[in-house]
Amino acid sequence: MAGSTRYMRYILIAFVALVVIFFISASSSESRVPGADRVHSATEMLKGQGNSLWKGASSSSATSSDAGTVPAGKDSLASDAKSSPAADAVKPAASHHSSASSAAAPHASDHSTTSPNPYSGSLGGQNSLTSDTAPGPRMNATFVTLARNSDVWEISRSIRQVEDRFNHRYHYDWVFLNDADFDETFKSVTGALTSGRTRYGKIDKEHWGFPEFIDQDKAAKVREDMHERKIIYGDSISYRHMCRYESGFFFRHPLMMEYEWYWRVEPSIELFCDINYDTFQFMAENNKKYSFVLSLYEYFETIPTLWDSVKGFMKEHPEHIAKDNSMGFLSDDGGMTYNHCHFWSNFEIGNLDWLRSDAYIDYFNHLDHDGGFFYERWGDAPVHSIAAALLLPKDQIHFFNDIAYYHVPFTHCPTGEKTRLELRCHCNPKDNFDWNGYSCTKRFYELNKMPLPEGYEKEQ
Ligand SMILES: Nc1nc2c(ncn2[C@@H]2O[C@H](COP(=O)(O)OP(=O)(O)OP(=O)(O)O)[C@@H](O)[C@H]2O)c(=O)[nH]1
Ligand SMILES: [Mg+2]
Repeated sequence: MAGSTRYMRYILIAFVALVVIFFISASSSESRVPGADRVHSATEMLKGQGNSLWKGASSSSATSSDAGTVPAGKDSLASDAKSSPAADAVKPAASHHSSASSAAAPHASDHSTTSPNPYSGSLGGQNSLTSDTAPGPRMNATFVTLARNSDVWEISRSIRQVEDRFNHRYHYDWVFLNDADFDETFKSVTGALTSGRTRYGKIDKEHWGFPEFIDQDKAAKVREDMHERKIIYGDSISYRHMCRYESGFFFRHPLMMEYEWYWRVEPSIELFCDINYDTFQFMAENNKKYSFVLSLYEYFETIPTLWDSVKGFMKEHPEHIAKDNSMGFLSDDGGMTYNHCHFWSNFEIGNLDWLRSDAYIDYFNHLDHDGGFFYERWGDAPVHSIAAALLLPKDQIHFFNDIAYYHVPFTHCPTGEKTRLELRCHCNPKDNFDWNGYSCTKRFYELNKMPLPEGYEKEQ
């Protein structure tokens, strides 16, 4: 009996072993067990299979150097632009645009091996970007963005929106400026997203650093103090260089010298409505030099002596102050004190010749020598705004109600449902900042005797 019990036990062990082997082999072969992948969470799948997944993908999608190739249509876009009077002054396209159209074909066929999503730039010689190009000449204008290499994905979001809502019909150039060299990823990603030429400029050290008249110890103490008082960017040196550069130098960069008009775009902005006309042409035809979409009160701690400096400038250069200026936007007591209202300069469409005028340069130099970019933390927004309000007649400043815009944390969503529907806007009117008590836009309307837009009361 003992022998047959042992025999039975061996059979049982062998059976259990067979069952275990069967299950192990079944679970390791997903092809034999449909849906086996469902036992993994997405995260597990990425961890476990990530390497092979991403390796496979890279052979069929753009690597950074692939993406740097020129969509075929870009060359034709550049020549489109050349036919406009505006572009006569513009040099040939930046190198990475002009060199790589030959790489477009393999690129397109790579796409077709996975799914029928054609490469926008080269399908049968038809560039989808050019299909709805607006007729007529172009202005001598460019987008301009100051950015670091690390901003590439945030600026990509902005570019995509600007292209979708406006520039896919106009193909204006885009100038990128940086205090360091732009890397290949930045150039290839931004180049692939834009429908016009992209150009990449490095900022001169003289324009991005402490001028010799600044007392470094004094500036360092200010940063320490602002850090303790928790003032945003209060301890940052680079933020100060950025504000000074945007205030006094971007429009003098050699690349920018070729243009008359600019549209400033920052990372992570949004545009919510279609823009179906040439905004640069609008500015020119209506004799506008500066424009805004959002206005608000500046944080006092960053500019305690800015107005003293402005008053010093007005005394020194009364000849630069426009007769019909917008002092009423800046001051509630005829210029004695500053009420801190300013146009939010992360969005601007403006005239570069105005910024390069003696009036603006004298203004900037005066402020710069008073040292507040480093001894305080003067922002380019109040600096530009005060200049526009004092140096320009008030009818040369334009409020673009129709350009719906977001930069963290504020939104401009056009007032009036009709406008929003006609322009296919996707902003929530409840987010509109214009009629909020912290906005200065109502003041701008009143100063310019503009009727408030219909329905504004309901959107307060
Ligand atoms: N090259 C370069 N660009 C910078 C630097 N600091 C800021 N910028 C750019 O300057 C612009 C303004 O900087 P932001 O950091 O957006 O400043 P901000 O709008 O006041 O602050 P946020 O609310 O953080 O957006 C952006 O286009 C930035 O990409 C820098 O050190 N180097
Ligand atoms: Mg910003």
